Amino acid sequence: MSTYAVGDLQGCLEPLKCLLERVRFDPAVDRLWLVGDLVNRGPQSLETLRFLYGMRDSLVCVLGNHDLHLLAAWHNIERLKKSDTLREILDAPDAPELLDWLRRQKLLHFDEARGTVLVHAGIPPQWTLAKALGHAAEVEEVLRDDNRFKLYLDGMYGNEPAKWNKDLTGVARLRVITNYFTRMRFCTAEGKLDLKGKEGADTALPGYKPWFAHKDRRSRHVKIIFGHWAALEGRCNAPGVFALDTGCVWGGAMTLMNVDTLEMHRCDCKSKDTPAHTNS
Ligand SMILES: [Mn+2]
Repeated sequence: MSTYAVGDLQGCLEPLKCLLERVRFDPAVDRLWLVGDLVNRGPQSLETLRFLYGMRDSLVCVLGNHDLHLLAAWHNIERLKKSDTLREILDAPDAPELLDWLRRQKLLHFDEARGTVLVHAGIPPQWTLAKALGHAAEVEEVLRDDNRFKLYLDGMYGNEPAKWNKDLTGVARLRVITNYFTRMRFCTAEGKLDLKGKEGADTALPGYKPWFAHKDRRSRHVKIIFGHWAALEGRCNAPGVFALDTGCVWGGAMTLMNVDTLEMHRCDCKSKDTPAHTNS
């Protein structure tokens, strides 16, 4: 019985299969945590989603920005961009089943026994774990609500407000919560977001840092597993914070971590025929 976490899949199914074979993953007893961005940009978004749905009882999944984008496209709220590779999902006969399952996933998962959080982008420095869980639940509840989720997806896009304020209400409130959990990279100690910077940890604007680098970050006492930030290349200098997006879809590698032993495994993403290196 082992628990693993895997970085952003983005429709790359072969490297995922490579990793599951590597650790002899058994869906009957093992568990797989997904940091989100299951689909988009990669070659097999539909097949990836079907594969995961087939093993849904063995998964813990948090949503990423690409997953939310897919849900918005499905409900004609947002058009697909040229670089999106989601059309095959929207046209699939089983799309309703797959996307209804996706809509019921979380933004934040906390495993109390392990003292470990799973989230796509991160937790803003000014929030305790308890606050973060409460705000994630606000969005999760709306997403699951048949009468309210379209309104949420419709108001989800945008970079403002850049900073949390407890008096925010309605879609603006849900938008900033969503941006923290699914899009954040750089922010100030007070949680003001810079959503434009996408490069490495050393490229922050003055006054900004990677969200995990603020020394008084209030969630620093729990372990955090996250994805989303390929430019980190899996490197994160904060103790107990694990960056799993190693840029598979950009020709890098896909990373799988044993949540208990912290052992890392990687499969190369350049070609499905390329033999993977061991534990690197
Ligand atoms: Mn992402």
